[in-house]
Amino acid sequence: MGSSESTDGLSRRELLKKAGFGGAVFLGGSVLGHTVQHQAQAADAGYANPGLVGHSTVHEEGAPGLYGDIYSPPAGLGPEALDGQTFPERPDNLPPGSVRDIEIVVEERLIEVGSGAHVEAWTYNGTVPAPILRATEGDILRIHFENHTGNPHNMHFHGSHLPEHDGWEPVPPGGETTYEIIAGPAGLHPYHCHTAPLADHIARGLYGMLIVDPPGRRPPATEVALVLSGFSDGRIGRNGIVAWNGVAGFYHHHPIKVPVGQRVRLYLVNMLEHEPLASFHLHAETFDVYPAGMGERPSSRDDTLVLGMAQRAMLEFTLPTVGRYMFHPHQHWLAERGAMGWFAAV
Ligand SMILES: [Cu+2]
Repeated sequence: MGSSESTDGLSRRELLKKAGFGGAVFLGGSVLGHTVQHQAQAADAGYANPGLVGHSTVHEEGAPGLYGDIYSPPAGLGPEALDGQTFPERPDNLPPGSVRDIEIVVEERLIEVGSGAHVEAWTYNGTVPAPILRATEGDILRIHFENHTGNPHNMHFHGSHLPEHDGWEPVPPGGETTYEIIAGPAGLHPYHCHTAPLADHIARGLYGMLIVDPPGRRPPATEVALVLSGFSDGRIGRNGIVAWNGVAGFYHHHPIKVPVGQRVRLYLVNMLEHEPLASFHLHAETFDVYPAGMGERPSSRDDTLVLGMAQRAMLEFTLPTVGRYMFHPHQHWLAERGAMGWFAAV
């Protein structure tokens, strides 16, 4: 269960229930004729999506002019649909140095990354981003890797490990291998496919995050994970759709509920291909920055953090009053393609 379970005696489920002012109020219902109007706006702005599989609408709900509404999340996804990606499992009680066996299968999946926007994705274990991996510094990660696709792939970790387990060598279709790395240093490390052409393999969905906890654990907090990524709109080298945790517009429609007045720890990773820089901007509050989640003291305090490709940070902040706190990349062409979101302090 997520570490939010223990905060102030409130379980996350209770928080969700308590948060009666979720996405519905802000969305304000539908506006007649809006879909067509908004599609026209999107087309004018160059947002047409010629290459998407089965793409039918640009936008189906919400009101024109609201932020982040070029893409809505798929209608079938409820507010808790991304909880597994949003709230990392809390650290388990295995002693430091334990062996952790992890099965990773590369599969091709048709996934819906926005309302009506389907992408032929390449996935680790079926999701984009891949499942969050978590270990304690010094643990031995034994990753059993199978490639069930018709293309070569592999799995490369950031952080430190032996070079022969660096994961850059292609694993052919139908092939398998085992990577063994000692988790570390304590911090936040992305993993991703490292098969050429890399940009394609990453943009198609092969990435995730590894959280490495220090042996003494971190102080209690509500922990949240966000991976920024993009999906092609059919043009090579372009992101027509930009998403946190793989679903465009999700956190705009379904704010991330956190307890007011208590520490929030955000694990933030930028896996957005084809963009030289992305960023994370929090409205109405500032955060402590731990680059790559490393170090015992923050490097700075800020409200905007610029991240290059595969850069990441652990951010800590407290939202002092009940309300909605917007977040988004401060590259607004990214934000408006699906990467607007909200924290709801409740
Ligand atoms: Cu690959």
